Amino acid sequence: MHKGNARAFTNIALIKYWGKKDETLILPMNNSLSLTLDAFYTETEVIFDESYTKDIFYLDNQLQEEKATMKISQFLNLVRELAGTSCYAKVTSKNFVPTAAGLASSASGLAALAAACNQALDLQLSDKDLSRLARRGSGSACRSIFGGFVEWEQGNDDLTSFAHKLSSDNWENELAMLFVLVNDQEKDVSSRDGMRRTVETSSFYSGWLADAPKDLAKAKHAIQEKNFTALGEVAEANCLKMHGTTLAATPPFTYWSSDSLKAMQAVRQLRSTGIDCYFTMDAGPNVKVLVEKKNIPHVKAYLETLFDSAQLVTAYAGPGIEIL
Ligand code: 2P0
Repeated sequence: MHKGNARAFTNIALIKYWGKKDETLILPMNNSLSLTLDAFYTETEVIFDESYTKDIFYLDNQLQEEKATMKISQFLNLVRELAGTSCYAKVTSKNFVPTAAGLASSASGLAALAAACNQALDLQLSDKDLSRLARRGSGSACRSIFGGFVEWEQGNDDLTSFAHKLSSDNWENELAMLFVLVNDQEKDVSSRDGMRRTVETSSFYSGWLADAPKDLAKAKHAIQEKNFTALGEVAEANCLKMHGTTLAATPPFTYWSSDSLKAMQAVRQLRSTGIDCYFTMDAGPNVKVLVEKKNIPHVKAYLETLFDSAQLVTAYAGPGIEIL
């Protein structure tokens, strides 16, 4: 029996990953930049045992059906190949996210699984190689290997596409992200399908690709300079460009709900009163507000006039993977 147990934290991109140039290897079309957060994480135990006759996957104490287990099995196949074993595995995962937040994250999930497998089978992968492995499970998972600000270098093959930590003099510890949870429904269009449809059909996608490297350079510069306004402005603009691409896809779609717009408007309203804060959104309607720690009380108080306090969750910068 070979056992591993690991925790990984979710990450939110400030410069988004949106589109793949290789669907099998999960190579992205552009570099992305994220902040790993402490509030949402996944703990995963994996046991490889010769007595098992198939892979089994429990998520939040529930045995998962074939479709969810298949994604895990495909990832385990890569691990088995690396380790030179044919053992099946039992994977037991627990997501620590606010109940029904619609935030179940493939980033923390696949990063935790990769780290647990590394330990179980004594693969002795470096963080870089662990990031490459996690990437094969879910693109954004490669960023959750590391804490703080992280860049995913798109690379051009399996060896050259991985994430690394950005040096920041711990500036991220002065920042926070306020989550406005506006929806607990399963999303209509998964991020995987959404990005594929956009790459294949959206006439706005070329604009996204032209701007992504410029946005990334601005964000990296802002982090170096500890310039919150510059980082917030480019993150918000980059998010809007990503979401703009979906409107020109065939068929068109959007991840926004009326409450998403309400939260975005609230952020703009706060800025008009001199409070520096910026929003970002991913492949769903929840809005994340980037704010300096010192301004959390003010931003929270205003959002509480518009949303239920149970919809607001504060997250701080989080660490990389942890072996349990
Ligand atoms: C991101 N997203 O950079 C972007 C922004 C969603 C919007 O990474 O197909 O679950 O497994 O590689 O990693 C979500 O996409 O997609 C994501 P796959 P993944 O955070």
